[in-house]
Order: sequence, then C-alpha cells, then structure tokens
Amino acid sequence: MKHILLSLPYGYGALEPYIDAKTMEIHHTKHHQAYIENLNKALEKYPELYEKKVEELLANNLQVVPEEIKHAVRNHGGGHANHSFFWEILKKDVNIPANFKKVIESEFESFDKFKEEFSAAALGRLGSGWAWLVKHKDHLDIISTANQDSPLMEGKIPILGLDVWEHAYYLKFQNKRADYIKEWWNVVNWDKVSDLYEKSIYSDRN
Ligand code: MN3
Repeated sequence: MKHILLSLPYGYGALEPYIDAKTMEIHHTKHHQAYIENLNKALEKYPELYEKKVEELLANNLQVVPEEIKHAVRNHGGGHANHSFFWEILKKDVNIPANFKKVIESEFESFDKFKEEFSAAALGRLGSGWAWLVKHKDHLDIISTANQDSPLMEGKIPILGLDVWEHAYYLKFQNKRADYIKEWWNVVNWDKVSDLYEKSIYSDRN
C-alpha cells in the first residue's frame, strides 16, 4: 500500500499561541504531504517495498532499499517518518510525568540542564535538520541530524524530536529560531514522550 498522509490527532490551532495554526496547516498539508508523494514516487519501481513501514525502510542505513533510490528514500522517507513522529509528540500544557522526569534527571543532572542541552543542539544545527532525544543502548542521548535524516537509520530510537527547518517556524518567528525553540517547550506531549521511553526499554534490548 502506498503511503498516505494521516490527519493530525488535533486541530491546526491546537498549539496556539506557541505554534500558529497557519504554520501547522502548511507544515502538514504541504510539506509532510510532499515527502509522502516523493517517497511513493521513489518506490514506484520497487512496488514490493510499499508493503514495508517507513521505519523498516530507514533501518540499518536503509539496508533493504536498492542503491538507486536510497538517496530519495533517505530524504523523503525520513521526512515522512520524522513528521509523523513530530505530530504525535505535540500537545499543549502537559506536565512531565514524575517517573520520566526522574529518568531525565539521572541522565542529565537536572531537567533544566536537559532542556538547555537539547535547545543548544536544536539551535546549533546549521541549516535544516532536527534535534533529538534518543534511546541508544542503555542510555539517553541528545543528538541532531541534518536534513531529514532519522535516528532510526543508525539504530537509535527517537523519544523526542524537534524540527528546526525554517518551514517549521519562519511564518511566526522569522529568523529567530531560539524563540521558536523556547515556545516549543510549551507544546511537548510529555505523556507520549514518556510512553515512547517505556517502549524503548523493551525494544532496545538486544
Ligand atoms: Mn518539517
């Protein structure tokens, strides 16, 4: 089955005033849609790959993807996976569950220090890309990736991710990425993030 754009689990205005409705609408219906269309197009010559989840295509540096479409699947499949993930971890006014906060504190000294380090990774990513909190082996790491590269490509499980492409913030924040990052902390769905962490503990054991 070809990949399709799913509806968001909330309205485009749900994250106001931190992320504006217009940005959400364009981001979802234009940018995410385009990644999906280009991914489907890349897979046309290999229709058997339509049966695989996008996460399976990306795994192990796109091991199952033929060389001639690797570049396209990396960009557009990565874009599809990253945006699907991003929508899921956004929700306004969610407090971080106490158990997960403890995990963060044990890995990063304090919650504030974690936010500082994550924000620095997001701000420091030159050009387009993402900042991530990932589960890798037995610990949590803050990393950033270029373009639409996914942590899944290198076997890291995304727990939290922030899109720092200009299309994610330019309408409202223009060149002020730091302001966008600061506001974004208000719309992290910590319940979902905490769930992702719990799941990663089991799926990462090998
Ligand atoms: Mn984006």
